[in-house]
Amino acid sequence: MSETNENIKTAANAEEYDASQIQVLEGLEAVRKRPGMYIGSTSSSGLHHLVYEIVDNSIDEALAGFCTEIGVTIEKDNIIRVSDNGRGIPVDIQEQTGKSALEVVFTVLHAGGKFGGGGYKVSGGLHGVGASVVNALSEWLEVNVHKDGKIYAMSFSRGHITEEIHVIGETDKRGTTVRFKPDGDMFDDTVYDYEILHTRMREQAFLNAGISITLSDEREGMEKSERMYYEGGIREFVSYINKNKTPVHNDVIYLSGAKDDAIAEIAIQYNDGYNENIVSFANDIHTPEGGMHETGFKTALTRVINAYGVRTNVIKGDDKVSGEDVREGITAVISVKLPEAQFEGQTKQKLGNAYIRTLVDGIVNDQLGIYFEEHPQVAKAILEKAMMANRAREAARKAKESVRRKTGLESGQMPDKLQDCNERDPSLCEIYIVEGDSAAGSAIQGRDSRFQAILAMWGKMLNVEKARADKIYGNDKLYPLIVALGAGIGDEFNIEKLRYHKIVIMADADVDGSHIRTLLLTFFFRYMRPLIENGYVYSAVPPLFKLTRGKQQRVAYSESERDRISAEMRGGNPNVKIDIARYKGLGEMDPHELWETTMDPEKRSLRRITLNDAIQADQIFTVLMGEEVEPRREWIEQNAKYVVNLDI
Ligand code: TTJ
Repeated sequence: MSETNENIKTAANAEEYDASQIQVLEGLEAVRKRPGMYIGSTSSSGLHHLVYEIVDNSIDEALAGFCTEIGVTIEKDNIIRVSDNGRGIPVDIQEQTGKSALEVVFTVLHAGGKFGGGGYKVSGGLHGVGASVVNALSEWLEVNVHKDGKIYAMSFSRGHITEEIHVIGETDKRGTTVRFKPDGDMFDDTVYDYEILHTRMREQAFLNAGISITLSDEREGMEKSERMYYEGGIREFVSYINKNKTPVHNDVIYLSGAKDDAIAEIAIQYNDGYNENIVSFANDIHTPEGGMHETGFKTALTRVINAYGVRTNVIKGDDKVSGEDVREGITAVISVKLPEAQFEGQTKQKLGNAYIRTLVDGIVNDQLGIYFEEHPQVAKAILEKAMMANRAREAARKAKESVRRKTGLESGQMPDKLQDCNERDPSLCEIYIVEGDSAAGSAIQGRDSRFQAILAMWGKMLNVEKARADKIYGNDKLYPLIVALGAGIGDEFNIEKLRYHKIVIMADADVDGSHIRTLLLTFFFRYMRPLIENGYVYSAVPPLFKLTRGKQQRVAYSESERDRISAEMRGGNPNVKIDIARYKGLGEMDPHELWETTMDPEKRSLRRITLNDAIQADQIFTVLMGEEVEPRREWIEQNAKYVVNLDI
């Protein structure tokens, strides 16, 4: 039966076919017609967003002070179960709708945990489309409410009621449990990724101190469970981000305040690295595009550090340190909670409420200043780091200037090592960064010069994880790459100036190749992160094996493909001899072979480098490329079993 008929059938059976019924039907119909409007997409991120929408209601209940434990479980068959020990969704009849509050929560758009009770609501943000959207996009959904000694139950299918609210038993517990199965007609893939949920649940536990979230996986062979509970809240979030890094001061600095109906918390700890790592949230929603909370923080941080430097005579005259200087090596988490948060920017992940800038600026200005007076050693360490950054930045500027003069950077003169392509539209252009001159030679001859550029990368590249910015411009391997890509680095990076929209790392499938690939990815992640965020960075996939039978030759890109092709070439005849050779490097292939197997867009495959979680990536690069040896050894020991072809 088509959905439309079902709607009419349901309405016809209802006692009264009233406006609220029409509102419900139209609302859920709209969600199923354009799910992307409500959950962003129907890909993996949309599928996982369903869980967040439900969990946010329990978080709201916890923030209201009535829930201490939240459970999130991936059951067999990728069914999701979320439960909490809160007051339980109200089940009494609402006057304006004549329906139970429970029914309204799951059938009316944008209804849900915002009724009744004071306190903050993380699901109040733009993303808080509420449980009714999850219901509309679920093949089925059932809810149990333990409340006032009874267990109330209701069921739905694709948003339509299949079981009206009814009592199924008695209980001495309280709380709400929701189970749902995402609708396979709506989602490309309905298999949940434990790690994606784990990252978000851990973030929620950090952002809401004292809330316990237990994530479990009950699927065959994937059974696991982890309880996340951080009394220290965002202080522990900063310590988590800084693990495997060397802190410049022991204690995490914690500042907080409130004004009218908004609260702000800031946690700060500097490490001895050179990267700036500020992670901000509004109503628990990550705001990677920053916004008013970050602006207020950055402005006040620079002001307070300079003021302290001048007051202690460390900073003389007008040689102030800049915002960039004071943020070198900083790890900070900013979390604000406010009603009616306005999200702006390209991806609606920038906080727009202007009064929050004043709130955060005031908190940092007053409280960090006091903290520095009470902890002069910490203040001194932070100030010294900023001064060193200032001197290094000055050195970097001079290095850039001298390199500019030497190589005519401004003139747009391309480096000698670049064999450019003829096309000028970046969206059509590819640049292959090739390890080794001989492979680069084959790539230059084998390529399609209309749209493929080649940049030879020779010898060991600088490990930027251990180097300050002034070493980047002066580096003879990175500098040609920066000029060839044309978009600058760090704060000056401008993706609009990028000359190629496919940046392909082509290195040997051996340890050296993996090392140069990892060095390049570290550089892109630290100094050109939007390249990865926009999906412009790829790893070439050269063949691993050449199979020969007489004049017939074929290539294989994996051991399993080698075995399959070898069997095909035998044609079921075990006496046939197939010569199987493993490619030792790209340099072994002649230009035509390299084109056919690795560069021809019609035949090649490329592995796109993606960034699922910037915090995790930051930690991996710190461990793999940073100064500390012990964490690297541990990581390799723990992950060696996964390493087929190590790629970050
Ligand atoms: C709201 O204020 C009045 C008393 O009940 C409060 C409430 O709704 N609490 C509440 C809702 N606790 N948990 C939820 C909830 C939990 C899940 C898993 C899913 C949904 C949609 C709501």
